[in-house]
Amino acid sequence: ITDYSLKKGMHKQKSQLPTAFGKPQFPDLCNDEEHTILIEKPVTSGNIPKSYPGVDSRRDFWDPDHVKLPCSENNSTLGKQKRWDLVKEALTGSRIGSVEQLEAAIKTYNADVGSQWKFTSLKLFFREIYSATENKAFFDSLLPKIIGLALRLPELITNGIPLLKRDRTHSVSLSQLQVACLLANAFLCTYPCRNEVPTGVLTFSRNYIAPNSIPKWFASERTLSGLYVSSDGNIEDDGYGFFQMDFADKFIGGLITTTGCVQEEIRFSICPELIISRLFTECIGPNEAVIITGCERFSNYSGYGPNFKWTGNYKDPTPSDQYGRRYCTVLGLDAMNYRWKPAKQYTSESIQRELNKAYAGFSWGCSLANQTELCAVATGNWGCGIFRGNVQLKSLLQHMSASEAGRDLAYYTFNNVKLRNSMAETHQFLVENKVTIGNLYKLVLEFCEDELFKSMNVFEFLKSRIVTSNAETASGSKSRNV
Ligand code: AR6
Repeated sequence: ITDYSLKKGMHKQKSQLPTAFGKPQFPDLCNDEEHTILIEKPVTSGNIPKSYPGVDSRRDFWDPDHVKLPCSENNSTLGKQKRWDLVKEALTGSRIGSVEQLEAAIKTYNADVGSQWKFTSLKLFFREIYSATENKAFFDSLLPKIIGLALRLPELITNGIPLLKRDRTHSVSLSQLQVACLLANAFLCTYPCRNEVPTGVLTFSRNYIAPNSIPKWFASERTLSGLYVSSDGNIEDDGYGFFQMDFADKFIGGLITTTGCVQEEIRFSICPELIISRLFTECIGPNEAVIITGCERFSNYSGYGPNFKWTGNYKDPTPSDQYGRRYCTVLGLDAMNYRWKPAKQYTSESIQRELNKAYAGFSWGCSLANQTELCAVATGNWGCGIFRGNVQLKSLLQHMSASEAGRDLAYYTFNNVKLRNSMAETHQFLVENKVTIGNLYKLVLEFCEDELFKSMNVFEFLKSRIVTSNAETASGSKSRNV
């Protein structure tokens, strides 16, 4: 058995959890002061969305609130030469047939910084990983397509891309083609060479929870929502139709463009459109989350960390909404990093911080709750790998936040059978005892303040504390109320 089924309690089969499919996704594609839409509406299914505004009304922004695009009129060299002209000339002037020529071309329009760039990994890739045939195919066929796509920038991005700045909720919606073009311009793109052109739309959002909207955890009367927990499977393969957690860094994407290869970097590798969030997302604050709706998965993989390996193309079957956004919502939430000080996670500040952080993601789209059942969150050992959090405590905090936001949890323990069993048992126990989120919060603080984490885990504590308290209540003796 890989998933844990219990007859009683709120433990659920995966098929019982609500998905997002067919329901309104948040935010709606309406231009308002919290949403910038770079495509024309209405979007008709199967057609590539047109850029908005039309190319003749193109808007050029060069200010601290927008992405500075390479094709801007304001982007010029010290000698007042337009950089975009240099880019076009360097990339199309003569054929680029080797990595050295590609390097030279890139350096012509990056004269000021280019001398520091070594392109070590790229060179290694062409010399040692790509065969001679693959090298030839890249320079003959793929690179010209990447260049062609990149040079369509002024025609495809006709409005300013707002920066998703700190302490502000804002969303930006782009077509898949626009995202691909931006990636091509960043020279990060290894966009699969496919005949069909992606026609979808993505929305990148930043959600800020103002201090007065943060839940009063100690007063919450809610009880735990439904739980599905499995030691088998993972977020991206098995979280189909749910909100899917990205175990993020405060700089979204973490080490994706350098050396990282854990949950976030792997997710960004197989869904490379996510990478473009780095272009316009400032460092994520404590009460904030980054939410990306509509991304496509392009790759399969095996392994993890140093054993991670690309294993082929992935044909993404996820259906789309009326705007062409896939029903795939990725929640970028950065846990606290306890790598250097694990005991710090047992302070009331840390408990609150993690609850609020998770809530900033899980509450996204809660305003749809009246119209529709909110989809579950697919998650796992958030903050418990590189960031060294405690799995029992962190899974409980995630579930408390999800419950407060009105969402069930689909939890993948990443092969940890013991955790799966203890989560399912604790959940059932807490539900049977009708423990509210407010009470759980107070008990977790007690666990931390009394330093009980030194001798037991939070699940063991909750069980013994509640059993004792029940016994005391039954015998009429005085107790600290639960
Ligand atoms: N599905 C479910 N669970 C998973 C998956 C998956 N696909 N992949 C890993 N796990 P980690 P963190 C489990 O270390 O501690 C990055 O560089 C597995 O048990 O990626 O929050 C970011 O950019 C793993 O040990 O997350 C941040 O800088 C655990 O989830 C930093 O790491 C945690 O995965 C975040 O570290």
